[in-house]
Amino acid sequence: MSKRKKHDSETSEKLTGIKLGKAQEVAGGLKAVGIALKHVNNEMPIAKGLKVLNKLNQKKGIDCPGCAWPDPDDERSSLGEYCENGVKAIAEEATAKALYPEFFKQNSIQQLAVLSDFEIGKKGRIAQPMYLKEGNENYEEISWDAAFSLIAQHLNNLADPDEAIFYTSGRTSNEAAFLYQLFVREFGTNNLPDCSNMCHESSGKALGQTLGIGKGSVKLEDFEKAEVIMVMGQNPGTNHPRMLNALKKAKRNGATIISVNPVKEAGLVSFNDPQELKTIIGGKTKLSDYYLQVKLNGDQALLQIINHLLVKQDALDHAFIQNKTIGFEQYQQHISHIDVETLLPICGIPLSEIEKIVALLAKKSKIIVCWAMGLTQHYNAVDTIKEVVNLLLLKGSIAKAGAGTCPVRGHSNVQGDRTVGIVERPPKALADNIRKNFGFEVPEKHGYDVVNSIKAMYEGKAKVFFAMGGNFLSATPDTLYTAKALEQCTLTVHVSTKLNRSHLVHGKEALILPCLGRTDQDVVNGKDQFVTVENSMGFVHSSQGVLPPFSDKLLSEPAIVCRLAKATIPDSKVNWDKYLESYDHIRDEIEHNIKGFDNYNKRVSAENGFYLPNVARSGNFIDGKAYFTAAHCEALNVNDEDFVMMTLRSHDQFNTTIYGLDDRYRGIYNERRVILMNKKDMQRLNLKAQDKVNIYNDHGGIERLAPNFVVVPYDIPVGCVGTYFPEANVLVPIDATALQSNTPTSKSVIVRVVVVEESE
Ligand SMILES: Nc1nc2c(c(=O)[nH]1)N[C@H]1C(S)=C(S)[C@@H](COP(=O)(O)OP(=O)(O)OC[C@H]3O[C@@H](n4cnc5c(=O)[nH]c(N)nc54)[C@H](O)[C@@H]3O)O[C@H]1N2
Ligand SMILES: Nc1nc2c(c(=O)[nH]1)N[C@H]1C(S)=C(S)[C@@H](COP(=O)(O)OP(=O)(O)OC[C@H]3O[C@@H](n4cnc5c(=O)[nH]c(N)nc54)[C@H](O)[C@@H]3O)O[C@H]1N2
Ligand code: SF4
Ligand SMILES: [Mo]
Repeated sequence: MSKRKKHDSETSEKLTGIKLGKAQEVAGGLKAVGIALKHVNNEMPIAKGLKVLNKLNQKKGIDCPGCAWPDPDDERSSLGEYCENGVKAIAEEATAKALYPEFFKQNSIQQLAVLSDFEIGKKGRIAQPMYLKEGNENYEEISWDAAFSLIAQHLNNLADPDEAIFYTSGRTSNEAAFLYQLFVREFGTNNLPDCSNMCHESSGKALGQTLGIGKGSVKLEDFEKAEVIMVMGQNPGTNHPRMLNALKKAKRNGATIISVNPVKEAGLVSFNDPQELKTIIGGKTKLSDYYLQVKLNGDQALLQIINHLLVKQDALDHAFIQNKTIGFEQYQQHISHIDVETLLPICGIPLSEIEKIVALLAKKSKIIVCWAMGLTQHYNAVDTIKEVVNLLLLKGSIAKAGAGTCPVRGHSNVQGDRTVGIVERPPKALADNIRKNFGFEVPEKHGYDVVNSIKAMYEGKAKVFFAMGGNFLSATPDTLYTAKALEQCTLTVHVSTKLNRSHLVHGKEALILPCLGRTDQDVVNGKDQFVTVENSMGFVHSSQGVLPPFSDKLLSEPAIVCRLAKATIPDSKVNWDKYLESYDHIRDEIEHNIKGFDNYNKRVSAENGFYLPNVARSGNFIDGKAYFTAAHCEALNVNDEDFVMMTLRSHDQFNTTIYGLDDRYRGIYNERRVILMNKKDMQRLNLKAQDKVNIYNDHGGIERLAPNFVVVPYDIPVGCVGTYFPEANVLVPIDATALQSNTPTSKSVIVRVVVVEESE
């Protein structure tokens, strides 16, 4: 068996001193407020923090750079329309700490690489463009002009435009993203991987094929009208905290909430709204009426059993099925004949429990299903999500008030980036419009997604890597493989706000281009600019920063794209100077090239914003019909001694940005290198709480090692374990991906757990 060789950065694998408390059942409360303000206080003067918070998620204000959960359409709370983690996101971005050239002179790449992600992130905002010369150990300052000509030179020296890769993370605005894909396509490639490839790609695939649109169908107001809300594979208390307000309202209106999750997540059990007076006296709302602690990757089996029983009981909306769907007969045949007995151990939920859920669903038709990474990051993710669609179609629970699909998006503008063209398979309508409006051909060949980009760099087929935001090295699977892939490049470039590990594992030459963040004021020609974003429910609205930029050497993302395009394509068909004058001009182009943005400038400048058209919401689907799909469900192939591991988020992080070392709701403090394990499994392996273990994955005959993890006894199904992302990404195999979506299977990594002897 070959081994993935360790990278230098692995000295960042030190332990920080775990303290264990009790896992909590209630999310929110006044403690959340106190902790949030402490984060602000640690990073900046409190007056500066309040200036941002007063505008956060208010109409015409700053869109929270955290998750993509929507703001209410009507009135916004004057107490603050944000959550603890929104405040942490602001504190992280608007920090008063900044990195000037002296910092990079004093700290070599080697010295920075031994720090943990937490320590690297806390260093501060990057204040000027930085360049790493081939063979050098330290980044040094470079002018913007020199940086753009260097990139242009590298790009134009490539034998083929397909040797360049242009990644996008999901914080980039509609304006920057539209210009970016326009530049990349005029340059001649569709190599536009994005964080979505690792995130909701499986949802996009499943929903696109069955309902005609790869986005969710519900609006926030539907939560108030729903009779049943299922929350599957999602931890809203940490990752979409204001969703708990929506669940609370739903509950008070009589909805029943069913959570499907291997672990009991605090927010799903109960919520204590920090904005309600009764919080002060300790009032909480119980949220989940049913909590199914499914085995990892057991959702497809669970949904199939539910749908089997609904069909058997004929608890179906026949009129809807008849008028609005295709494929029911075949599906009915298939689902009637599944073998419930083989599926039960896959999901791990007793039949009696499932029957209670079916009895409830049988009587209801206003059903919303919400989901996130617990469904999308598995081998069979697309089929699982299609089974969610089957359930909703059987019940006629779509395109009606109080019912529908709710894939809860992660990054604050990941959905908008896709809408305006960040996708490696160019939509035909966009290619046609670009030809018509700009006079160049979009290449037909599909580009690389994230996993294929990494492979292409590893194999030397791609040589220049450019990232618009994100932390590619830490976010992607198989960290050591990806590190090697990036190191093979002739040039790696990152447009970033803050320092991260991707700046330290680099190509022969490397650049860091510092940009304005959401909170920063963006003034062009003396006029304040705003950008626009799309939330998880397809609503487009503005976001305008308020803080004067801390350095005069930052550029906005749209300006970076325009200047890069001008340097790279001297005879460009696009008038980039026009967009540098006013972002209104960029929105005009989006309106002319992407469907649904009519009167964009006018509508987004009006008080609020607008919803994009949505065929799943209107019931138009695919030429008027939605599709049932039948799929076979199989158990994962796992040896008795091995475990299925999920890599998940703690309460103190935003993806690879680590806010702190605590995971308060899970009762884990001051340590991130933890493995959550059932007590029975601990007994089997003769492990005690806080023992140290090494975790291995052997996929494809390659040994991958994540050393030095601390065992935490946890209420998790037998045979399943949990670790945090990105510490455990080293174990996620590059070629273990979901069928159809090619999303890394970060929630079902097969691992071996080996105790570390004290003498080691
Ligand atoms: N504070 C904060 N907010 C965030 C983020 C962040 O890192 N921090 N990240 C943002 C991004 S990009 C995203 S995509 C979202 C992610 O939001 P989530 O998807 O909520 O994030 P994860 O931590 O990956 O949690 C997955 C949840 O699914 C459960 N789970 C894992 N495997 C399975 C399974 O097989 N079946 C079921 N039913 N459940 C399973 C886990 O126990 C966990 O509760 O959050 C966004 N918001
Ligand atoms: N094992 C495992 N791996 C996963 C996941 C998992 O659950 N498990 N989740 C996956 C998911 S859902 C996602 S979305 C990806 C996330 O992957 P990415 O989006 O690539 O990662 P982030 O950690 O969100 O990126 C953080 C960096 O973005 C930069 N940044 C922040 N704000 C801005 C800005 O306004 N502009 C610019 N230009 N840069 C900015 C900062 O420098 C910061 O260091 O990770 C994926 N990886
Ligand atoms: S729920 Fe998400 S978008 Fe809303 S304030 Fe919290 S982190 Fe920000
Ligand atoms: Mo995500």
